[in-house]
Amino acid sequence: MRFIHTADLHLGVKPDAGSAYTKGRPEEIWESLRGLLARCEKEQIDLLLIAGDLFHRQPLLRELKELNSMFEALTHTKVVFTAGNHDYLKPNSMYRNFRWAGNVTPLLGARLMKVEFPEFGTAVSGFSYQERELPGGIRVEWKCVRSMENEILLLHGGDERHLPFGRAEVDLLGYDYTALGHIHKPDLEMKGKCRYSGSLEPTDPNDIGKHGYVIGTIEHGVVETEFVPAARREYLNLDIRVDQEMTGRRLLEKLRAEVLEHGEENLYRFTLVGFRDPDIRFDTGHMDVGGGVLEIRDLTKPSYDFEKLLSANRRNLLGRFIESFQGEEQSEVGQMALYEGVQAILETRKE
Ligand SMILES: [Mn+2]
Repeated sequence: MRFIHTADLHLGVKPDAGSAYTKGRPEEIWESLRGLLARCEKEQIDLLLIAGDLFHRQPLLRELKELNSMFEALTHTKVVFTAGNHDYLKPNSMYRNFRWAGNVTPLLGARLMKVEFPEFGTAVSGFSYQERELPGGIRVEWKCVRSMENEILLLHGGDERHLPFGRAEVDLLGYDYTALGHIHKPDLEMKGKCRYSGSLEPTDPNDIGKHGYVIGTIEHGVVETEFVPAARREYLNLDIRVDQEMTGRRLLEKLRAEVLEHGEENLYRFTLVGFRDPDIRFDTGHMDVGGGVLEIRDLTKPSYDFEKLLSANRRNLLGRFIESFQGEEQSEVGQMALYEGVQAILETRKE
């Protein structure tokens, strides 16, 4: 039996809303899902498992119709999904009365439900969030009651307010594989008998690193899975080291080169670190790097020659200020105070 495990698609999310660059993101996430379904169809994958948060918020009826029509087009794959903390079953949720195609089984109850696929020798269990949060931990009533050769559980959560659990506890439930959802960062290695697929696409600038889905096989209760990178874009946080030779023009060239190297489709947060020429200021607000640059943070320090400044200013405020920092190992805050202070004093002099 071959399956694909995904979670946290967050359809309908508008990451970095307002930025012209990411206007197409909501549609891109649907595109990514289409790509996943195309693979299911092409390779005649038996089961598609979606472990919660298909939608970022309550799904609209037209979205469910669209989604259902996409699932329905699969000629072989059976789809099983649960609702997570984002698309939880509100009393008026469109999930409640929706009629799904024959190959789609939503497990929308608050209590554990199970669907059996005798043709694949596999059963899938799961439940859905009825509220935004789910306190408490793993419950005994979720223990595996074996009825098929392969037993799979869909489980959404794993942080403090959404079903806090440890992986060992999940393994103890006795399933052959638990498809985890909620944590957007994928497990690149399988840990125990459970795995987070991570979100199909990064949906927030904090979702850094690779994203995609998990593909696996399960035979006689023995599972093998592998992570497949599939996201169209990646958020990258990069530190850029500058030195005294760095000017605004060179910095712009460097940032452009970084974007070319790591991919123009990706979204960047740059942090400038190191010591710059004290006379140079980087006008990061007006750098047209191209591509998706979300932020350029300037943490560089002017490379003052404190010895020289001190000997030339022994008798004035600047000298006394530098002196007060000497003699002991400086903390990071102390260092900052020294640089900022020297800069401030030097600047008032220029006026
Ligand atoms: Mn979630």
